[in-house]
Amino acid sequence: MMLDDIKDALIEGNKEKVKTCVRQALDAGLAPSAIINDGLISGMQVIGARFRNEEIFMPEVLVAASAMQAGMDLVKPLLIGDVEVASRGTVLMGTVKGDLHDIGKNLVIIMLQGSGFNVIDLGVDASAEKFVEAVKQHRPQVVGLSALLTTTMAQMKRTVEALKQSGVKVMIGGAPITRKFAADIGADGYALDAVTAVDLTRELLGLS
Ligand code: B12
Repeated sequence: MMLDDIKDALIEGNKEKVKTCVRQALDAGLAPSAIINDGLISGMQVIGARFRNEEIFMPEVLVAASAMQAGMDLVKPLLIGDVEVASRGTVLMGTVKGDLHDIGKNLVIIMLQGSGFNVIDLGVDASAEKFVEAVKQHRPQVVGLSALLTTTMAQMKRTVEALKQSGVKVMIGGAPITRKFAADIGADGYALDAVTAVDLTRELLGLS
């Protein structure tokens, strides 16, 4: 099956094969969201599990991440559509200070853009001060913070506190994050993945 081919190519870290398989799946009319969720993301989950079990190491993870990005680059334009016309609000997204993981954040961004939100990307390693400045400048309705390291979760707390006065809604996510942690640090919401992040954004904005 085509989605399994994408997944396997990603696990192999074969960038060219990922691109070929993604193109084939698109030509066959498969939904971009299925290609992302059941092809690229499920492949990355296998990589994550193998890394945890020490079956593979950082270099292999990086190769897979780069193959994933190449696949995403092909699917992304198709998800986005006419963002300008559809814009439902602005979301500011970033990975917190000290943390360089951005694959998950980028997926959330793509899904938000695909759902008609305007997104400003602060990138990785973004300090609380940087978030506060960007909120002043861009006036988003929602801010999304991403963290993949247990050691950078404390930065989320700092950032949520720094943003308190601005009145903006803050949602958080990333592998180590839980609903309880979000409640404990006073964030307005938590979502497990990029798909539910879009639902959460709608909810925070009082849409649908
Ligand atoms: C890829 C990866 C890397 C890549 C990152 C490449 C990149 N450009 O992002 C590289 C090789 C650079 C890397 C580096 C490191 N990593 Co790393 N990495 C991973 C790995 C294997 C996968 C992460 C990933 O991309 N997952 C796929 C995405 C799609 O999932 P996700 O990020 O969880 O995002 C989803 C949700 O969480 C959610 N989400 C994410 N953000 C947000 C935000 C909001 C607002 C919302 C609502 C939702 C949301 O939606 C996303 C899509 O569904 C994980 C293992 C794992 N299983 O998580 C380790 C892992 C996160 N890394 C780890 C470590 C230790 C490191 C290093 C410290 C290693 C080292 N010794 O150098 C460095 C740290 C560098 C730094 N300062 O950040 C540990 C963290 C341990 C811990 N408990 O803190 C993990 C868990 C691996 C492990 N088991 O040891 N890493």
